[in-house]
Amino acid sequence: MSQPPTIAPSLAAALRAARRVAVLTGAGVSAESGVPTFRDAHAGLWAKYDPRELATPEAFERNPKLVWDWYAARRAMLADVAPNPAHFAIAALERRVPEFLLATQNVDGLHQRSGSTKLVELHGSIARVKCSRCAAPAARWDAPAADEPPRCSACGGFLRPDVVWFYELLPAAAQDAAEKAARRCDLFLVAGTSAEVYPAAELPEHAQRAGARVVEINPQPTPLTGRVTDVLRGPAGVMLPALVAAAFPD
Ligand code: BV8
Ligand code: ZN
Repeated sequence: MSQPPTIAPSLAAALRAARRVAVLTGAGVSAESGVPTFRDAHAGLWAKYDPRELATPEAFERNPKLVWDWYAARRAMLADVAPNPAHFAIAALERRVPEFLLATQNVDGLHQRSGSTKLVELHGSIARVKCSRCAAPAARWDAPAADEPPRCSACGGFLRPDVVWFYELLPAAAQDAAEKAARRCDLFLVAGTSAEVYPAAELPEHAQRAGARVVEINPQPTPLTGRVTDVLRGPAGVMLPALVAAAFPD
């Protein structure tokens, strides 16, 4: 078993002393659970599609069945994966810090499955479905026809995943809570994100401008790297448990 990474004592002390912590996560925290990130071409038949092209209202307009099936495939894949130590470390931190908020870009629900409760889903959830016309949530839906997604029982419109597509507004309550937490925190963790999708990528900047210590956890550099206080260069499933253990050895 390779040595657990060393965490700078000043960083461990800062996390232990923090009264308010905010966290932003991206697809990278689910990578060790076997969930492909956005930039890792989706496995198999979906490899030929750029996720950013499929996750748009235009794509759904153009080919609703293709987009429906893409999300159905992702939903099915999620049934076979489980949260990893990165998710559990964030859930444990929530229980250790007086004021805490997790803002996730992930639609996979793995944070909730690992015990996180103080969180907002900035980009919605793949587990929820709603009508693309009247926005009515659909608790259950029939199997899709060969050439179209299931239809809304209220208005007959096509059903769609309750996620935020590119060029769609984020849920206002989630965005407001995330921005408020970023501006109020003493310490901001940004884990497993390429920090290229807005407005989520602005959150670490809000925290920085408010004087918080900003820590990036990512095996690769990102556009944020040069502007954060601390970099934990490694997989979140290793670095986050080490960070939380260093701050809260008891
Ligand atoms: C909007 C849900 C108003 C669906 C998603 C300002 C400047 C430029 C562009 C814009 C701007 N403001 C708005 C835009 C447009 C756009 C945008 O940001 N475009 C980008 C591409 C430039 N933003 C929007 O459209 C937003 N809406 O602004 O509305 C508006 C309206 C009209 C016109 C203009 C504005 C909505 C954005 C939300 C879109 N929906 N997801 C779904 O999931 O299917 S975004 C989706 O992609 C994810 O949710 C996530 O946000 C993003 C992927 O990023 P990451 O999660 O970071 O994943 P990625 O694969 O990129 O990177 C993985 C990282 O993990 C890497 O760094 C890797 O090194 C690391 N990693 C890998 N393994 C590990 C690891 N890290 C740790 N441990 C490991 N083991
Ligand atoms: Zn409807």
